[in-house]
Amino acid sequence: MDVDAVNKFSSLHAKPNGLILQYGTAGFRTKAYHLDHVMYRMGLLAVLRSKQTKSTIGVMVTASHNPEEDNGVKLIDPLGEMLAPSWEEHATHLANAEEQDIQAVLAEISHREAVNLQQKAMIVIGRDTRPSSEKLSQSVIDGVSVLGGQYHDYGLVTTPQLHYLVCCQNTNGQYGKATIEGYYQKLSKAFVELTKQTFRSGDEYRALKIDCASGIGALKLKEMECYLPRELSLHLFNDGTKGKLNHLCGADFVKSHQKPPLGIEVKPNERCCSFDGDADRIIYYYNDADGRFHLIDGDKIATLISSFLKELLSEVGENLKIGIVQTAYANGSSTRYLEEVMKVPVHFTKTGVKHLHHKAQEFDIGIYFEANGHGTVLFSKAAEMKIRQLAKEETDGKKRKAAVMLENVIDLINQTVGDAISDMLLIEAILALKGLSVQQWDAIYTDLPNRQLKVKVADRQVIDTTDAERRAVTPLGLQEVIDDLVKKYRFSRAFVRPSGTEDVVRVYAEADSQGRSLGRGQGSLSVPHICL
Ligand code: G16
Repeated sequence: MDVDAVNKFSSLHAKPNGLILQYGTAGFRTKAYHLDHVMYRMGLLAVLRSKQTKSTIGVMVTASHNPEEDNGVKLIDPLGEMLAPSWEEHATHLANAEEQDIQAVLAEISHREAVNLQQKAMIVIGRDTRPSSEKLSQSVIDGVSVLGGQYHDYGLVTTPQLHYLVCCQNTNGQYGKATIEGYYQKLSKAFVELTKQTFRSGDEYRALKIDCASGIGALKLKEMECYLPRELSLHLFNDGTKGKLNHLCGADFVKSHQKPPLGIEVKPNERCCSFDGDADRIIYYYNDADGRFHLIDGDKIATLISSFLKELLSEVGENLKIGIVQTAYANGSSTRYLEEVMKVPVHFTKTGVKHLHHKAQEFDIGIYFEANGHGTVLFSKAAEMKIRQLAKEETDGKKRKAAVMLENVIDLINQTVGDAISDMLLIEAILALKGLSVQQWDAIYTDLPNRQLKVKVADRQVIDTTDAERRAVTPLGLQEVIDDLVKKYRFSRAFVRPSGTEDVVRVYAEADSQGRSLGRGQGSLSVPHICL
């Protein structure tokens, strides 16, 4: 380690006095002007992680669904998954160290994690379209370079594309070609194969309106369009040519406000979807003939994909174990439908794809989606091998056809993380193959009316939760107040939890009618009278 160089660069990326940040639900997130030192230090940390794992590590500069003024950074582990929890602790420690202690913290992490400092390091970097992202990714590069790491800056990419690229690098191309073209080719080939029975030239166009949240998704969809069949007609809105990132648009806005985004005209019964700022989430919706808005969230996406996969598996005749993973935000109707009608086991984890992903790895086929539209499908190595073998060798034509379809699903879905582009293509393929309209998809079950609020408090960390964040442990008395309110309403449920990406507390409530989920009538579910 070149001590002088580390000292010099650390002072060029000084930490604001007294600022304490934590590696949260999806990395560090706060106002962009507070993040220069964090980016530099995550460049340093990525080098240590790369040396320790002898693999390429990813650093993505993005604050995803947060407002444009925010920014953030997440580190991507060797197989494209989120950073290991023990390294999240190192990240927090390093980000908050005083300048004069940086060397010591780096030495301590190296010692604890048995990092061989002689090992080479390779870091791949990506960024979203925020005005602050380019400069901040330069700070990451400073951190990487000062520790002698090599890097490849992919520039503007979606978060899931960087996850894909990391996985490709570390599997020597087995997962796919480690280029953006490789990503387009892999996904589009699988999509074309999967839908070739359905999309025939001369077919009616399948139109989809996409709100790109004024973010990176638009750029990448434009690049990808030439790889996709022309029968799939994508109409992009909020494409970043004007408008602020995530402002009154994007998946998070649509989900939490339960209304269409600005900048897109939703005509009756038209199928529409919204990406978020870094294109790792997707939400569908439509307006019915009476102008009523219908939201099709991550829970309904999980249901559509699960029933499709379950059907294919029964055709293939393989007894592969499917598991579904949800969080506290999952609508009660979705959980009931999955468990009672589809008879698939549902498991709950804390919010954050890193938790869901981990749980989903326990199954042959693990399907995880947060209600906010963030999710994917994981196939175990054994399940994948079995399916690929059947697709090649099965003699029964019907079974082989189902296995080939499953194989194409494996290639179409980005198994490293939730990916709006890949999820959108899988959903479009399933709807086309099943001949389902957006209304028929929506009608699978009826959501319990629900509301989500953000509440600003002095210190959100005073709230501690348990039971996959469904119950508050502190402050004392809070859970009792919630319980008292909830028991007055049918099918009702409510919880509070501190956000890991914004400085707010999130409040969620659902009940058998909209008035009740809002807590009208007897008492209020919105903000219990507890001092936070
Ligand atoms: C991130 C995480 C998601 C999480 C969301 C909100 O999404 O990746 O898993 O649901 O933040 O988290 P919280 O409620 O803790 O603020 P994104 O799309 O912003 O990266």
